[in-house]
Amino acid sequence: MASRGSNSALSFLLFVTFAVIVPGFSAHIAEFDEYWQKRAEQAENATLEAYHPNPSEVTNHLNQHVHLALSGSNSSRRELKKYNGPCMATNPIDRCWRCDPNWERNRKRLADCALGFGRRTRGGKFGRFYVITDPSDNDMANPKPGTLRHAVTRNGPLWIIFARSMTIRLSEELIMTSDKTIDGRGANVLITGGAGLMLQFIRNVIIHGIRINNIYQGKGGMIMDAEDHVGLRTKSDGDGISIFGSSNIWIDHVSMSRAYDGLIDAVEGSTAITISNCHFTNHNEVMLFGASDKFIGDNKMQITLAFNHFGQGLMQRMPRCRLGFVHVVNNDYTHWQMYAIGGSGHPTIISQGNRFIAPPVLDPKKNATEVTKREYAPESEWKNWLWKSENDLMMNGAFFVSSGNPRAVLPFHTADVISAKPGTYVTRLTRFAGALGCKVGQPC
Ligand SMILES: *[C@@H]1O[C@H](CO)[C@@H](O)[C@H](O)[C@H]1NC(C)=O
Ligand SMILES: *[C@@H]1O[C@H](CO)[C@@H](O)[C@H](O)[C@H]1NC(C)=O
Ligand SMILES: CC(=O)N[C@H]1CO[C@H](CO)[C@@H](O)[C@@H]1O
Repeated sequence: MASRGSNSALSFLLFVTFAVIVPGFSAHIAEFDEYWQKRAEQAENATLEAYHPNPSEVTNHLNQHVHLALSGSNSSRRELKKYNGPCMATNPIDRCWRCDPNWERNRKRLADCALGFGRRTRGGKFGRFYVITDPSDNDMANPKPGTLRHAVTRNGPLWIIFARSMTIRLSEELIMTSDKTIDGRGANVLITGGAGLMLQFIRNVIIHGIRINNIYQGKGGMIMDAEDHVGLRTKSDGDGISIFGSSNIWIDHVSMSRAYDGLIDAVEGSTAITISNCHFTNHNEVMLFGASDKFIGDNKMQITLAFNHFGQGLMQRMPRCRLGFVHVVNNDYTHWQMYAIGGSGHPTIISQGNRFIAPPVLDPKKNATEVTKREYAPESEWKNWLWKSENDLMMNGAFFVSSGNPRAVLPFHTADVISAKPGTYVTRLTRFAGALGCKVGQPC
């Protein structure tokens, strides 16, 4: 989130009128009409439903799957060469679908593969297929059939696939509706050079197997936001993917770099989110989870980050968290320049089995070996935030500053407590992060 209240007195007035429902700041909806009021209320109800009162049960569930999927060696080096061998699914999410040579005929199998807090996400599983044939994006208020904007604004569930490889430049933010899957498998789909994806007051969305880079702010204007509704929008933030007041979201095998604002932001009471198998490169502020320390709706925010590779050219915020519960498990952090994981407003951060490789200290004044960073709170306050590191692999002097009382807050109980794999397994678990080059008739 960048710009807040950037424009006129009119938008300020509008802001005040819907601040009751959206207390944080502008939602970029210029006319918060009956349609959006209802959509916001439904989304809030969905958030309450999706929120898990005992998050450690969910983290255990994921850990157990990691344990089952892994066998064999560990190596602490990333493979530089492209892998050409037989299909190898190295983590439990991939194992669920990847090595099926008939994946094309069984595309919807993917809908049952999410783990972590977003594990109930089914996307467009119960809908028909919609094939994108036209990469253009010229008519915001009345998009052409066959375009991505037409597909994502249809009412009801849809499984969206692509007829061929294509580059899509979004003229304005792509305002999605609930119960959609965007499935880029089998084509090389690149969203670049324009605005990004907006998931606002919706639920149940899968985004899989695409690349998103070089994203800019949209100017705003009249934009279709549902099959039967066109609304006036203010300027967008310029995030790659913006999750705003939405729940049950799964982002998997997406490659992302360079956006005007964040690569992925999740704000305003968004919850039940899993971000997995993604590859992030070349960006400053990678992920923001929660935009205001005062927005208590974000107490319900529950997000899993698993098997992602935070790679070259990244600076900070992987993620930066507020208030919610973030499970960071078996990710590979090979590059950061300021810090990897940070936050304010007492978020709970459980870091398990990640690998953190600190940047070299070229200048002692720019020593960024600390993985963590706390903001806007003295130690007397943050010492009570639960930030915990378990079995993380620390390299090049990386260190994680823990806080809080782990025993008091994490009620891991009974015999099903299985730890995440140690950080030494991470290169294997994240080896195929990012969009895959799936071919029809062959395992991915
Ligand atoms: C949200 O939940 C409340 C309480 O259960 C209910 O009265 C209301 O109708 C729901 N709103 C929508 C839009 O579903
Ligand atoms: C960087 O900072 C850490 C923590 O203060 C310290 O232990 C480490 O020696 C420093 N590294 C260098 C190269 O100065
Ligand atoms: C099971 C196994 O092979 N563990 C090894 C993983 O890598 C570390 C560091 O290279 C070794 O110390 C472990 O023995």
